[in-house]
Amino acid sequence: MRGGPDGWGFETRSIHVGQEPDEATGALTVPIHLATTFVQPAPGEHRGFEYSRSGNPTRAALESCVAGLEGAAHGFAFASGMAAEDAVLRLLRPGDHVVLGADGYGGTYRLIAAVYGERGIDWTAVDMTDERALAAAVGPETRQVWLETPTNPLLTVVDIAAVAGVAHASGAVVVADNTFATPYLQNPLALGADVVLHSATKYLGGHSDVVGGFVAVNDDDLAERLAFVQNAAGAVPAPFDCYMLLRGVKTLGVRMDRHCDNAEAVATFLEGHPAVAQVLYPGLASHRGHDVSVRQMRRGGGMVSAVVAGGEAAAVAAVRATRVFRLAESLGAVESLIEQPATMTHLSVADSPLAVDPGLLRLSVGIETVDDLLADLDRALG
Ligand code: P1T
Repeated sequence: MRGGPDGWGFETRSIHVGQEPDEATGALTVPIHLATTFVQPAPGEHRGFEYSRSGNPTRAALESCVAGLEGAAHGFAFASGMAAEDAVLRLLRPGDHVVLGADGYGGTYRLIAAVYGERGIDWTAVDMTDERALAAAVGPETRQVWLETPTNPLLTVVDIAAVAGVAHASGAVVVADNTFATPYLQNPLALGADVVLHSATKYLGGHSDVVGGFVAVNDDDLAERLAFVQNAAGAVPAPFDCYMLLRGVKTLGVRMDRHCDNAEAVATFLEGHPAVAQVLYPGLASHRGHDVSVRQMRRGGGMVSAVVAGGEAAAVAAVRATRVFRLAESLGAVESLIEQPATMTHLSVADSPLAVDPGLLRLSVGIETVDDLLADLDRALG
């Protein structure tokens, strides 16, 4: 192999960074280190690991690898995407203020508003594409500005550099949820974000068989504070889950290419379908955020949302009728999924600024044969 991790392409980094053959045995793949504790030759002397909550070799491999994919100096793996979000929010103190997008994953809103809001953290939800509204919402107490792009479930494209400009002018940290785009399509830290966050349950794992979360940063001080929280609060993933995520990440690039191919075909098909009123896909020229997406994303991603012409009843009928697209929450895996966010993933925000249209469908376009996906949707939409 020529060069080193700094010069390697994405796929080489995803397969090799943090994954040197095991020194003791030559094992090619990273061993699942189940040990909870590590022997010390003398008190306080250890070879990098002492107790598995504080640090574990399988987790360390995953942390190096995903940090490398995000172009980050530091990476932290968590037991779920929400645990990763919680770790970042634990950096706040009562009286601090958070600005979050008025379009985003319902669980993020619930954590900020219902858990931290009840414990002295103030928050404001704004349209992150409206720079004036954002500037008006950011005040002297604002410590974190949270964005998702593309958003869940409306696939709104948020200009990361523009948000960073506003947030940094007030000294706030920008937290970017990169779950939908993945590091293959978008690198928020390079665009001005300070913290990049993932539900690793989705594309990073990629096979609907592991729940996990990830946080990556460049700033050493932020990294030190996150390492403290990760160890102090202890929401760490099991070694087996870290192995599963490492295994998933190895094929992230090839999977994302096929997700994008299939999603482009699905979005184009839906745009021409009479039962569909509106298609939301960043890769379509008709999308409001298309120009920004071309600047900050490599392709449009694997998620497609659509508003059906017949409202809620038509949306429910469609999600019940598909066969290849399975009716289920979650996203980002090889299997295609379809859901109705208003009664499923976004039920927790029904009476909030994040409420969504009951006629909205969200499709996580998998990597099956594209003709089977199009035929399935055509039949289900009637
Ligand atoms: O489910 P978990 O791994 O805890 O991740 C939470 C999370 C964080 N950020 C985004 C953008 C997400 O979409 C999610 C989880 N979302 C779903 C389960 C869903 O179906 O939308």
